[in-house]
Amino acid sequence: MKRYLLITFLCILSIKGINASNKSKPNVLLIMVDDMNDWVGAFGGNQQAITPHMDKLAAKSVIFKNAYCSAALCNPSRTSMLTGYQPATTGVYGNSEHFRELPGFENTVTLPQYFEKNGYSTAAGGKIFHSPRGPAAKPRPGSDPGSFQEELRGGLGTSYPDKELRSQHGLNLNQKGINKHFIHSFDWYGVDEKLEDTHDWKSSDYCAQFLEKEHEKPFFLACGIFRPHLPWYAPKEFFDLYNLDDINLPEVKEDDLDDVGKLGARLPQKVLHSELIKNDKWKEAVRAYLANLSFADACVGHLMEALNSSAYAENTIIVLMGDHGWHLGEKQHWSKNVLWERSAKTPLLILDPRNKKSGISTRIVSLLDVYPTLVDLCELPVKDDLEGESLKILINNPKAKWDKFALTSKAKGMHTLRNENYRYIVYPDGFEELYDHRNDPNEWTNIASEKENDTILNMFRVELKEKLNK
Ligand SMILES: [Ca+2]
Ligand SMILES: [Ca+2]
Repeated sequence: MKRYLLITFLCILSIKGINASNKSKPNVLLIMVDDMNDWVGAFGGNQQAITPHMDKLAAKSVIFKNAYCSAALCNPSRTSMLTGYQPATTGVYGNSEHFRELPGFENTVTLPQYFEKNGYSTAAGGKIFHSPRGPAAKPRPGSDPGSFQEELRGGLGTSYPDKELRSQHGLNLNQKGINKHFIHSFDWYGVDEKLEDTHDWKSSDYCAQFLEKEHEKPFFLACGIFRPHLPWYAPKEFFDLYNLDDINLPEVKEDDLDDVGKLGARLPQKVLHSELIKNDKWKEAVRAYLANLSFADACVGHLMEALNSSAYAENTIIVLMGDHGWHLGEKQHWSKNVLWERSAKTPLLILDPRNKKSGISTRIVSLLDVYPTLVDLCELPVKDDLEGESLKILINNPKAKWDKFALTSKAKGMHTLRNENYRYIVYPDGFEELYDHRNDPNEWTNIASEKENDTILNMFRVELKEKLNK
């Protein structure tokens, strides 16, 4: 009996020991949802969005309603967030470059690697890094081998429906002016696949199972959900959430592109937009995006349920984000990779269960800020080459004074800056756009040519120069 008591006592001590070590350093759960714009209920971009799990998490978190990506495309956005460097620094602007192949960045210590260096175990399920292997390559998660200690390299999204069930929208996507990647990817269908059998569910389940295990070290766990990235295949039950006739379309101004300059006017998928209108498929496409967003939300919900019933609920910092926004007809554009608000803005929320702070911050922040924020919240040694800013002050007080600019880049000489009142855009030919968000949230009226805005334009020019010369 004495021996039994001693063993019990030692067990309690050792469990307490684990708890104590985990308590001294918080865990991190990073959730990235691909191509998610602000149509998440809590972020207010679309009142029809059904995203109960993300909304529930948002209610307990500090949510950043003005968060912007460093680049509105998977690879440059994720590279920037995970290295802590802006695209102009690494030169990664597109989907075909890998940062480790660029001079000076071979030994970059990525966000998960910095946590590993500081005593954390790291794991990832699903797409966190992009797979920069050119447009012809099959997308696959995990493209920086070694960044995570353990990784699930599974599939993405869902299975594809049988060939005869694809492209039922009847759109002619094989025509001049439509991005050729859309021929196979711009499609939607409610697939006959159980939620639990989908790739995205399995990514979240991999992370859920990680949370069920006992971990001696604090951990950095990342979960990548691929939808609502194209193609919009999701289990049928998510399409059934939305009644097609009731779908509201985004507000679009017909002559909106008249004042954006030559290069700016070339970027939108105008032919695709008119093809959708011609075939009366705009509502269907919007519903498909919403359905895929609800599917992603269910996968996030599975993970949150696992965290909440785990031993780590009270000591895990949660970060949830998209990698950039998405246009669904605004400015006659579909998809991303342009410099306007719909493309640059994406949800970001941070929950630090130790301080129980929640609220809405409208301060201008960047996904580039995530790396230094997590280093700061977990009290790791300062990494002084990071180009973002810690958001800790805003997590403690979402309305704290903050006068930063967010930079989003598309190419050399092609950048946009956002501050609380304005968006500024510049193209390689020197053409500029300026929008006043206090009265023009849709960025319909370019006021850059108005004489009275010279001082504001100059302020942005100076700020951009400073940011690019960092
Ligand atoms: Ca993306
Ligand atoms: Ca316009």
